Amino acid sequence: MNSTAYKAWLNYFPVEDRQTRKDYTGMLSQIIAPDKRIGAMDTAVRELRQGIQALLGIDASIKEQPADGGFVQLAVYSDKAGSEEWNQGNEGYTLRYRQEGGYGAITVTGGSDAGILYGVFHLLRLIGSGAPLEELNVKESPSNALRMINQWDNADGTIERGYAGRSIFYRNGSITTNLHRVRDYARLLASVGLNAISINNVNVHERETRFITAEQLPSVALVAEVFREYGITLFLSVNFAAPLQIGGLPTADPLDGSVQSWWKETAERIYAFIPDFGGFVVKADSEHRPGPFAYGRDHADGANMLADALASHGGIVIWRCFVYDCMQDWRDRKTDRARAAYDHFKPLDGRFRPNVLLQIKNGPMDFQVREPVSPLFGAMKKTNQVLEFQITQEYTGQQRHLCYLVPQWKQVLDFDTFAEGASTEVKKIVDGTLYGMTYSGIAAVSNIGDEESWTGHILAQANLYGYGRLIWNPQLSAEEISMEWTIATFGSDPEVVNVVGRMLMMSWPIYEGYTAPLGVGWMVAPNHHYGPDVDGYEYSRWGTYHFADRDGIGVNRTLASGTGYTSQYAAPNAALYDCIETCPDELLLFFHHVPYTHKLHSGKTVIQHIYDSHFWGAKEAERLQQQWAGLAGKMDEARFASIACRLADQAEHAKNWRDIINTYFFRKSGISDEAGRTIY
Ligand code: GCV
Repeated sequence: MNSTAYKAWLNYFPVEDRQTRKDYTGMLSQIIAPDKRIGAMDTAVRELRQGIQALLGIDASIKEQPADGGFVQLAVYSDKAGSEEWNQGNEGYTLRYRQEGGYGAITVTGGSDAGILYGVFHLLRLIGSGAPLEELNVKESPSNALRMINQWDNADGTIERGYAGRSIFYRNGSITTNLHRVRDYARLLASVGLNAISINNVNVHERETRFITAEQLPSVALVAEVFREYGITLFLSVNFAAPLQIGGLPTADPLDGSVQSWWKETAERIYAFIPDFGGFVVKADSEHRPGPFAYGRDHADGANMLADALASHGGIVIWRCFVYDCMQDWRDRKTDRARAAYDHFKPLDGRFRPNVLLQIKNGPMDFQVREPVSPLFGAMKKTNQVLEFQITQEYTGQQRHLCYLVPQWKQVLDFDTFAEGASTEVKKIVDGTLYGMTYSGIAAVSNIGDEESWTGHILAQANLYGYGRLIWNPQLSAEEISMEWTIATFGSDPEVVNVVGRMLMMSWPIYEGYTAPLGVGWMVAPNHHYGPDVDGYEYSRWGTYHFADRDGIGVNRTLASGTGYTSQYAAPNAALYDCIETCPDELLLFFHHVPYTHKLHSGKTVIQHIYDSHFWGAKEAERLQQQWAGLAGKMDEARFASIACRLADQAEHAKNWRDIINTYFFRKSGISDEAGRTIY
């Protein structure tokens, strides 16, 4: 696989400008690195050499000492005693330029081998964008310690919520022996600074339950080895009922001595095969997965038991908070799924071991196109936390529609929880600084499969790239990231950079425009979640309702007359959402049930907003298609055509969304569109 789609943002197009190429060549024809190299340091040298070869067409020589001429030197910073340079944490790096013996020299100094690898990818990105290196003075370190990817891949080769083919990890029920593609994936991840991966679905089925056995661990260890070369630590999702299902025990009760010993032995076995194993990801008592509730125990009992098994090896437990009643009666108006994570976990704050992290989805429901931020952020002050995003576009167009999610994630990270007064944004909670957490970070569900392009929709590569870059540095803007990605992926043609940048930045509002309105969510077809079905989840057991009738729509989550969900937020957010006058338009129907004639802050009625945004969104989807058409001849035909095809499908499907949603609400409300457009 050698196509531009496969190479993604590591295309390294040759530098065209002759003078620039000459200048770069002068500095980059020698790589100075330690002779004996292993792991990420060796990878860094290989990547640098390969990148230079692709960008400049030269074979840089690798030496311990420079000969005459310019050079790039890779070195781990050894003096941690607080000199000018270093207070960067292990994964930080600096890139510096200096003159030596009349030649230009660049040093990549890292706090560790992995830091050097990140520095090398940064340097290659700069070269690829034609940036001048003479004044190079970069100092970087990641904001978040844990920067993780969760694969939802199953041993049978399927991927839960995967939209780009089958798994690259599994073939015919086993871990693949062809690790070539896994290595290329590791490269992509490391190039944007990601450092951890769990390689199997959080829904752990029979086969994956056995990944922790002596029969399977040698194969898992081979995968771990590939990721290790790229500074990425491997985790497994485990089945809480494993002692029962594969351990021959009569119980999985976390307070039972034999269960505790079983997990301890299991941990020892895992570390014998994978000495730097990261730990376990656990979905327990959630959507029918087994957990401690079966034994009258709580989440802290369950998580702590696993944490104790891993502690002496340095491993951690990432315990998911996606816990709610998935057998709800739709007639029951008191139960509110949005409340569930907070209600389950907040009372347990302070009870978790230091090596337990709670993984919290960005919103209280489930990765909808628009949701408020989960009120659990900031509510637990004594518990390590990981924020969970979803890169795979389950509810955002399944990689058939364009939806660049970085702006959405940025809003989440910038959300002020007011947990400790003003300026206590989510990003300060999940990076661990606000409450001085031992472990913290961000995880996201991957969007890749074995399709040539990794992500199906080639523009969806921007989401994987953007995720890594944003969580490394949440100060980056979504625009900056989109530009970086576009240049690395398609080259520096200003028209391509402008058009693609605009398309990406508009794509989330457009998608939101023609799908579910004003934060209400869920108007998708059940199970597969693709395409409009307004009442698809209305009479279901999943706790996902909009309550539309002839008069109005929305969920009353207020304190006085609703489910009281608003009170889970700290002041002033609680009042902001609780009060219909101050609740932001885009979340109105998440928090309030209102008549169709209710006036938004925009001045429009709810019903007119629904019509307008759906007509606007569908039209804009068509415009995306036209904008793309204008880039014909500006890139390789294969990528151009593939993206054009997806955008055409999107434009067509957006009309379907528009007409179904508008017609539904016209028929419910009997209120005509002020603009008199066609509604069926
Ligand atoms: C892995 C949603 C998805 C499920 C997913 C679950 C989770 O409900 O639809 O496919 O299961 O979230 O995050 O555990």
